[in-house]
Amino acid sequence: MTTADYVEKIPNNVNLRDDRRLQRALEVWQPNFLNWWDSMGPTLPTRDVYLRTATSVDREGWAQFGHVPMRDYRWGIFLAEPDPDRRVAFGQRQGQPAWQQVPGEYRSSLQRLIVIQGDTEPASVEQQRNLGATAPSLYDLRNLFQVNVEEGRHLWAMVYLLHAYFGRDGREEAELLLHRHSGSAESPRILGAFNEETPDWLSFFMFTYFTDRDGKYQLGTLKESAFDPLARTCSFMLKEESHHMFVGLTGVARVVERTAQVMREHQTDSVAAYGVIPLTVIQKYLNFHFSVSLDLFGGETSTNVANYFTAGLKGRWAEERRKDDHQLTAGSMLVDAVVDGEIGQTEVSALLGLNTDLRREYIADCQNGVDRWNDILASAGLPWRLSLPHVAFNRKVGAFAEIQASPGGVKLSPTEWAERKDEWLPTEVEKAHVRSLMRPVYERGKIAAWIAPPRNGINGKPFDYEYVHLA
Ligand code: BYC
Ligand code: FE
Ligand code: FE
Repeated sequence: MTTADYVEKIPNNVNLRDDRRLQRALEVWQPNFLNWWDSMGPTLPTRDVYLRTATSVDREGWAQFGHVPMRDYRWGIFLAEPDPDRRVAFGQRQGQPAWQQVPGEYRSSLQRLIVIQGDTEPASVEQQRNLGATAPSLYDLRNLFQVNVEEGRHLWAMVYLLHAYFGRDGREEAELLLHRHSGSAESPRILGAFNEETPDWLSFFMFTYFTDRDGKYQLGTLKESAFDPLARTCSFMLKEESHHMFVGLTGVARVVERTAQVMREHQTDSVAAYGVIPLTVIQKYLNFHFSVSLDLFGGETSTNVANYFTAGLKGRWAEERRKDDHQLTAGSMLVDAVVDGEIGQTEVSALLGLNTDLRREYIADCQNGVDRWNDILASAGLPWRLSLPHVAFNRKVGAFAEIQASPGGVKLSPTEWAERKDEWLPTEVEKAHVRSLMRPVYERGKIAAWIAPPRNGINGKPFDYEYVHLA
């Protein structure tokens, strides 16, 4: 077990001290990162926050809780323990030893995957930077900041790989990761969803439920990578990621619970006047965040993904548990497509359909949360149910980017879409209403009126614990 080297400026379990050049390069990048955090990170001034910090990857070390000033959070480099006998699990190099270095022929593809992954992490921090000003409770505020510092650490994870394995190009890309900004006109973030706004807490919960979950699935495929340092870093990132999705799952659940209470109390669906978020609006937010997150999977068919798989760069979800040849040179599959102008399916080679394969795993997982939310409605005795929209709804990437469809999967003409889209996506008026509910509650043990309190606190602490000390 390598323990974190806390005496050094950059906590790590990669023996950074033995590689002076790399250490110096990262020490040059570090102040740039802190400048970015100061100028693009959380805007609410705080003294300290009750945070989980990783000091090593073992059972005791990966989740150390304590109050820390956020700027002094120990952003570090932690890779899951190496398996010296690890072998490539799929593709044309299946069975060969995993790579400890980047093969020249895959250098640009791997760099690109790492840059895309790395770009999303700081992007989400930028999107969420103003939410502290309207936190519904100290508990929620703490969770927001936990997610933010960990996304910062995920950026560190990708920057480490760029610096350690991709030479000068890698160092330049690492700088660009701090240079692009979410929503910027001149240098936006790479993927669409990361240039959208996260202006209110319902958006934040939907984002951590649906968009962080894309992170889970993409990291799951990179965890299978033949490039072992990438596999090991993603493996550890996934461990931190589950809390982000927990924040989303329980956040939406608590909004639904509160709305359901008020609906029962007043025997009406029109609850906006009572200071909570109507179910119709929750459904519209869900429609938006789910469809935008589907875009993150790329096209339904993709030669990029076929090449990544064949080369061993990016595997499938749960690759090792799948019972096939892990080559996919022969198989075929049905993918969603526009066929003769209609929404349908078409058969393609299994390799070309890998983005669809991953997206299906993702959608099934998304449905679990929707079921949990619906259980809350059912227990409240309400007939309403939330649902995931059809894959063709509101898409900007892939087969359905050129057409319009309803959440039920009915193809629409551009005029019908323009006339009806306000039934399915949040309108300016609805967004303004949600924003109007966002007033900060910073008193210990208190909570905003539009959301139910959580069942449990963090790390065994009660809900009314002082999770954050404001400045
Ligand atoms: N926006 O061949 P295709 C996370 C481009 S989230 C803009 O179908 P491919 C997190 C594409 O690059 C996880 N452009 O794409 C969550 C390609 O360009 P070229 C992030 C897009 O490569 C919350 C062209 O369109 N990690 O960690 O099969 C908080 C054709 O597309 C988009 C990763 O994504 C888009 N949405 O799949 C914090 C993993 N989609 O080649 C963090 C790394 C596609 O024609 N990335 N394009 O120039 C990948 O594995 C793949 O690049 C993608 C796309 C899955 C993104
Ligand atoms: Fe992340
Ligand atoms: Fe995350």
